[in-house]
Amino acid sequence: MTHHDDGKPCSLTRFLIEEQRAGRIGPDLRLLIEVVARACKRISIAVGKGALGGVLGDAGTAGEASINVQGEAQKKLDVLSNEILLEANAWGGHLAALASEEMDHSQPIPDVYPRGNYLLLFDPLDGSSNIDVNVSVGTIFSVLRSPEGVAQPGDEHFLQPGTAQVAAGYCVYGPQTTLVLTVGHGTHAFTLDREIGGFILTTRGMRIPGETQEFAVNMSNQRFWEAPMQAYVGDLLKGKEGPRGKDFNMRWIASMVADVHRLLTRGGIFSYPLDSKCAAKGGKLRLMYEANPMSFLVEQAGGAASTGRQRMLEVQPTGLHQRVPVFLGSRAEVETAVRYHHEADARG
Ligand code: P6P
Repeated sequence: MTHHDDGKPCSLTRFLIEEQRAGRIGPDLRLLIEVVARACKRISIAVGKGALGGVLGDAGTAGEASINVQGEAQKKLDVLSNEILLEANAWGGHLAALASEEMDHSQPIPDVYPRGNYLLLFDPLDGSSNIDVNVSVGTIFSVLRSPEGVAQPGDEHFLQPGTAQVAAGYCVYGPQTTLVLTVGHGTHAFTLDREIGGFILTTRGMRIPGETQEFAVNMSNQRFWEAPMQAYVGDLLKGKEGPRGKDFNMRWIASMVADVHRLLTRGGIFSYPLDSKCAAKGGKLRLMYEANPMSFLVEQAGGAASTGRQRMLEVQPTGLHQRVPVFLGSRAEVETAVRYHHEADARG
């Protein structure tokens, strides 16, 4: 438990008030984060009910799956989580528009409500293929400023590089429900106290160890990877007899939120590289509401994040649902993986 100097537990509300008092966030951004956190509590309750809540399985009518813009079958909880976030953010006056993995296009805040100066992007329930088998899933969100003088922002106004984010976070629905947040001054973890229904600061200033012996990748794609990825992972697997001189462990939960939470907690490298199956789409994971928020959190915790060839946060987006290859986690290990790509490219 992280206590303030007065020895009392620090709630998310108090943390945000103190960030505002320190001039690091304004009142509207504080409200935005509180609203998203409250929506995550509702999602956590729905996820936790599982079969008892009638929310498992695929969305859509009998025999007719509901397919989202990603071409993926939506789970009932994908749709419900999206609706919870839309409803929670509609009326507060802190947002100009929002965008979701589950929606083809961004949505301006309805005219009946006041509009604010922020854009919110989210993956309402990432890892949803794990829901029906009771494995951790999560919500990922990213906050950008709405461009000056734009009354009704459209998709094109969201296409800002990751360095433009003013806040980012995720909420992992696992044995604990934990919100991990950055507003550009460190990465901090808040655990949901279900008895009071509030998030309590449990780690101020998460730090990712620079070195690691743990990697996260879906090995079943190995034969489809580019040569530098084959070489990089091949050397990891050679262990201490190989060029890396140490043995590595592997984890793959197939929920980015859970895999990233692990590496934020104990170090590691997470990768979803290009492979010949997804190369035409640019990769598997989405830039705007998966890679960018996670990269912001990881960098603020002392880690690194790259496409394998470019710092993730400097990628200039070209599409709301753009996909990218992802390497993020322990700084020295990410730099090593990037070096394999640079050296392969240099050889041509
Ligand atoms: P695969 C979940 O669908 C997701 O978007 C990420 O959360 C996760 O890291 C990845 O895809 C898993 O992909 O191909 O291993 O199922």
